[in-house]
Amino acid sequence: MGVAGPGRFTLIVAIGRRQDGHTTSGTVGIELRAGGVVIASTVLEDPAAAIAPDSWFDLVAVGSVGPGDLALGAALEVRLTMTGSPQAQFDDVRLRYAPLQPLTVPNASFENPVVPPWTFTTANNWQTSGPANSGGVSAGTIGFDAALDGDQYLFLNLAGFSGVSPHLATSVPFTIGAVHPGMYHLTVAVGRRTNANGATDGLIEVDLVADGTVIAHAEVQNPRDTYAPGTWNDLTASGVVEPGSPLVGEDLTVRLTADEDTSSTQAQFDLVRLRWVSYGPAP
Ligand SMILES: [Ca+2]
Repeated sequence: MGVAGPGRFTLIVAIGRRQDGHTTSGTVGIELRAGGVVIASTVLEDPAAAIAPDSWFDLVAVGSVGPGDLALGAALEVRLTMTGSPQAQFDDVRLRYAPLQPLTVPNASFENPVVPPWTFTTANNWQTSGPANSGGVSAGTIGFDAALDGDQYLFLNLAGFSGVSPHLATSVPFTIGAVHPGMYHLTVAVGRRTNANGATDGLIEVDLVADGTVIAHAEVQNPRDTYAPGTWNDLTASGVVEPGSPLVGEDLTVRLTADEDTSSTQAQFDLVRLRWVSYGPAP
């Protein structure tokens, strides 16, 4: 069956009810797994009552695999289960896969505008909440061997370092697009400068927001001590917008937040990746 890629999986199995009464009144279950992780599962109670005699019923389980999930890259496995007696009947196992699709985040790698080292300016397509020049693009060689991607990253200075705490960077409104029903995965690289006072010991948060509501959230506490000096570390936030949600059609916004705990610090971000897969009714 192959391995689990990032995206949505739909497992469909026909469940039978015999005409002669030999179908369990317990439960039947279907499950998709990879790497010991359950990706999708569902159970049908009492098929001897739920299904008409001498017929079949499609049982559907939907789930998804996102960046960083333990299931990613592991071999897919389908399990069919039953409880009770005397027998359960299964047929026509179908597995469908819809891959995650990238959504464009303008200036996602903070490469514009181009700045010489030790020159700072606001990143195109992003807004920051601090005073002038306390947040924006920086040459990748400051505090690192290089940016994670390209030549520049985004920095946010905190209160003890001529900035504010919390300090926010948000995508400019109406630059990413509207919310569609589905599962969203937002991945951002969080930096940890080589010098200890260049990395915050406070909180870093990554959010996907629409109309003031958080769709997906991830955070790391104390990157100064959590991450190795001079490294970039992916943080992924995942969330689902259900069909019919009032958020559908609202403006998608990426929000990066840095806070300070005890001392003069800065936060760094690079390579914002936003991916989406439809999570509506099973096809
Ligand atoms: Ca970059």
